[in-house]
Amino acid sequence: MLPSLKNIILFIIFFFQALTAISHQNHPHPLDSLTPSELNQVGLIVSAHFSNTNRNVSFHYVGLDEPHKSEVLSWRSDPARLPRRRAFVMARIDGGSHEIIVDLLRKSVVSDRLHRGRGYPLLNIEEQDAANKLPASYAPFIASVAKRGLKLEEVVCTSYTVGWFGEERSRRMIKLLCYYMDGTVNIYMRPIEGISVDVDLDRMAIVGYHDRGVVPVPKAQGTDYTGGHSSSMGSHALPKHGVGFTLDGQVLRWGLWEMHVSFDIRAGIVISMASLYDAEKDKQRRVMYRGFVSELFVPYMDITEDWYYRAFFDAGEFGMGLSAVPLVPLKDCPRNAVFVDGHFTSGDGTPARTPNAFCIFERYTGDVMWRHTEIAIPGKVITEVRPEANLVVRMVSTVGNYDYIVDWEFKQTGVIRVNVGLTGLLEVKGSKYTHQKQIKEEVYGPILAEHSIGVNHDHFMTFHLDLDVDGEANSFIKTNLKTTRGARRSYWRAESEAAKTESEARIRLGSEATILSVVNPNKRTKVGNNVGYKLMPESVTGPLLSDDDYLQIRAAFTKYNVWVTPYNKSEKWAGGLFTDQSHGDDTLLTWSQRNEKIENKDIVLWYTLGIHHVPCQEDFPIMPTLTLSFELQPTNFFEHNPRLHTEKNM
Ligand SMILES: *[C@@H]1O[C@H](CO)[C@@H](O)[C@H](O)[C@H]1NC(C)=O
Ligand SMILES: *[C@@H]1O[C@H](CO)[C@@H](O)[C@H](O)[C@H]1NC(C)=O
Ligand SMILES: [Cu+2]
Repeated sequence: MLPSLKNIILFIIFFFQALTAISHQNHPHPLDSLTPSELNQVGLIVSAHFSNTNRNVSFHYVGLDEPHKSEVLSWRSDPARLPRRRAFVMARIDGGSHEIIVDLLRKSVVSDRLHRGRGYPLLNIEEQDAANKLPASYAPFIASVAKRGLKLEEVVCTSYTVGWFGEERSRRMIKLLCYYMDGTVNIYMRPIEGISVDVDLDRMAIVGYHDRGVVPVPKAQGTDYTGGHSSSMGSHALPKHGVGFTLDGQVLRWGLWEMHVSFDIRAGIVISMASLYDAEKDKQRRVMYRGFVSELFVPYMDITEDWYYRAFFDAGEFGMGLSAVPLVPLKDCPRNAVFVDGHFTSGDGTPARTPNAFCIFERYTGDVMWRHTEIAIPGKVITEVRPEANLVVRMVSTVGNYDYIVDWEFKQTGVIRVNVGLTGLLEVKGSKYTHQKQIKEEVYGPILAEHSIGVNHDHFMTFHLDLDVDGEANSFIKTNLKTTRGARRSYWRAESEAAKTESEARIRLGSEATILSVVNPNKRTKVGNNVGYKLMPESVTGPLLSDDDYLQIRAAFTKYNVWVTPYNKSEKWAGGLFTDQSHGDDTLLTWSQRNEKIENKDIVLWYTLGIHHVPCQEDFPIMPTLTLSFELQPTNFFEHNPRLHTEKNM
């Protein structure tokens, strides 16, 4: 790109960012992400509190300790009642995991609890970096590299969580996997197989090492995906449309929609208090109190010694927000996008920043919002068409090899659509085979190139969807479509029932014609229907592992596609608060087993989408984006089409 062109583009971006008033100080919102100065304060307060232990505090999670929903709602009606501002911290101190609450007004630690249960907090970036460097100065590893005839300076290692397979272990362990560059940047296509490196994270030392023998490293040839940029983008004049929305602090307003958007290192994008303006009632009506990615489970299907443990809980172990990467203007997001930074705490307690962590833009889909051509009326043809324009909030989390593009998309018709794009690099296994015909044994996935096996695996993404349709008291309705005999021989009828307890709301999708919705049983439309929102799942994938598989015990939240639980401030993470090396004793399944009443209550809907991924050659050396989606659609929420009177040119 020519420097002058680049400057013009930067200017355009700056221009549109400036257009959007970002006035955090003026209108604090109780759900605002912690600011860099608040993060800094939290680091100092916690470090000072534990200074007598004479040990370093290592920070693994710092985020807003959100006020109780009731406090947020009373602030909404009376903005003078801003709830207390607190931070929630997960830290490692003296070999223990602490849950700490910091009061930012009183500038003190108000509670500190040593976690005595299973599992560990998220890994931080600094400890992964430190661990990844260990093999380069570890004599047995240097010997293994030499034995393979590889150059040590071309080797890079990455950190992998070890999970739990029934063993008793009392240390925070990870495994390192090493890859070979030498002619490519696509390290994931060049694994150095046969070596396993166990690291004790608290001692930051290699405590276990095996070299099971030499396996050919796949070739560099054909693996590079860099270069070949298209230069056509960016050369056009100013965008035709403005940004089309306003961002007041973290409150986003667009069309009928108003919502709060925040950044969390574990969840990534958090959408709160999404509401719609109802012109007929002349008021904002509540739809969703909170929506975010609760967990992303990716188990691999190779059960051999060097691979069996590979199963990742990307939110709970690596952090969807911590893994967020800066978005590239004009490529990751269109030219009318506004970018927002993400702020978080580094391992040592100091604030850090991911620039352009998410972008917000109006998407002109080229599709039709609604239309009709009337030709039955003699002498005239009536055509009414309204084009679709949506609002998108996007983040990309690059968790090691995979890139996940998460879009929260809002439509003018009141629909919330979530798109999850999977792209990036497969995790391939080095192998002696160069052709499919040679393979006579189980290799756990297809051959993609010479010496490269694309190992079979799943992706399951679980969403926390706290719908509050016109208020907190909601019910979960299952509408079964039943084939019925009648005068014409058959027809189908819709039979609705409210789930009374949590067990009645565990649903495996795919086998029956069922419509799932959350309604407010206390609010009706003029003609008498309960106002509601329905879940339109596009993916109905469920786990294929057995219930007694250790992976499945830890990921029990994938057992059903849909669950409903009563709202509980502490129950946010489907795989448990401490997910790394968890034993599955704090999951959505264990909460649901309390089997509480959920009818006409403040409830949370959980939905898991996913795919079973059998890799193919097109996924090599980099995978074209594959998108999974679902929608939440208003159902008798409005009296009629909410965009009936939209101007023709909008
Ligand atoms: C604490 O951190 C400092 C600076 O990073 C380091 O020099 C020191 O060894 C650490 N102390 C402990 C007990 O880990
Ligand atoms: C809320 O969730 C926590 C964590 O699962 C649990 O210990 C607590 O009992 C729950 N509270 C209620 C009222 O169910
Ligand atoms: Cu995949």
